[in-house]
Amino acid sequence: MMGMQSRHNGFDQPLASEITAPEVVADRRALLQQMATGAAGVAMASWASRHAIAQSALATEKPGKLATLLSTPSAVPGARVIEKPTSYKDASSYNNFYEFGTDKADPAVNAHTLKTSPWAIEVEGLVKNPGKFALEDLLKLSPMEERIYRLRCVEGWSMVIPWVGYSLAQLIKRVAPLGSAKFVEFVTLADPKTMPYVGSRILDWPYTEALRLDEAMHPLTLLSFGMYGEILPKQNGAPVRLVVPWKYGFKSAKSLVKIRFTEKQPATAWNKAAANEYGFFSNVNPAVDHPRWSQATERRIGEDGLFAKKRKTLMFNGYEAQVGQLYAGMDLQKFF
Ligand SMILES: Nc1nc2c(c(=O)[nH]1)N[C@H]1C(S)=C(S)[C@@H](COP(=O)(O)O)O[C@H]1N2
Ligand SMILES: [Mo]
Repeated sequence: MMGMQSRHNGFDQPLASEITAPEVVADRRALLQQMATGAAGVAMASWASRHAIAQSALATEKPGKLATLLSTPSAVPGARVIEKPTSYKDASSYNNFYEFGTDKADPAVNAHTLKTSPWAIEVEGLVKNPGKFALEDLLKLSPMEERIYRLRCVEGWSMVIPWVGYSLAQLIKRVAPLGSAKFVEFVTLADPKTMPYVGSRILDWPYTEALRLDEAMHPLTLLSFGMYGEILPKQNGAPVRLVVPWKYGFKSAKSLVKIRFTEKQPATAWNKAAANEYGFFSNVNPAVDHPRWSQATERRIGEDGLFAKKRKTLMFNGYEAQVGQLYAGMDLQKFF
């Protein structure tokens, strides 16, 4: 299914390999490979410098280079969208990260207390190779790509963000799930010392999310370390988060610390909080309304002038050609 090149709705771009001469692509790959060893050093230096930047009350300055060195346009079909990216300032100051407050402006003001180094992701459950992956090793696990994805929040707004990372499938292949593994659970940091709202009763902490194994293995599912050619700002889920572009934003868990492979469908934070409002799948679907509001349209952040038109929300957020097959035969009204 992923082999085909889609021109769905005119939103997809030709593959990087189609528009770039093969020898240039090969060159770029070699360059990335060479940099992989040095990359961790650069990354860690940037990490240290971020602490200084985070002192400013509103940390919307770019935290530091990393991705610029590592990123190359994505070769994954559908990973680039032809739409003007949201401004960096909007993408880093209008956030949902409830560990740092429920107001959109809270994370940019409060997330400077998040300590992103040292960091590791623990992989456990039904896999042949469980273990703890240090961030430095995760950065080198696979070449980074730049992917311009829409992110559509269940609340009715959207952004277009150039993320940097690689397919989660790369990590999943490394840990080798057992035949019994059917789901992947994502656990995020819950540190009451550095996250002021952990301990509040808004959600059952830690914030967790989950995907079916085939969804997690889909090449569009991104393990992201950066955006706009920079390492992730804390308010966007540093140092490593998930981005699942065809699902509502809350499936894209921030500041990941654990990935667990299970046989049974895991509980998820928003589903536990309000099961009738937030289903397990949470695929973007203009035909299935949230019980309290329509999901047919969205407001693009940065276009909120008095006369700004709402945009039509697209099935699977515009990624239907790539992911529709995952849900063939399913009743999406029931499995929302
Ligand atoms: N750990 C954690 N991850 C999270 C959230 C959160 O509150 N905590 N909010 C989610 C929601 S509702 C959205 S819309 C996206 C927002 O990502 P962004 O701030 O990078 O745009 O993050 C998701 N990931
Ligand atoms: Mo959201």
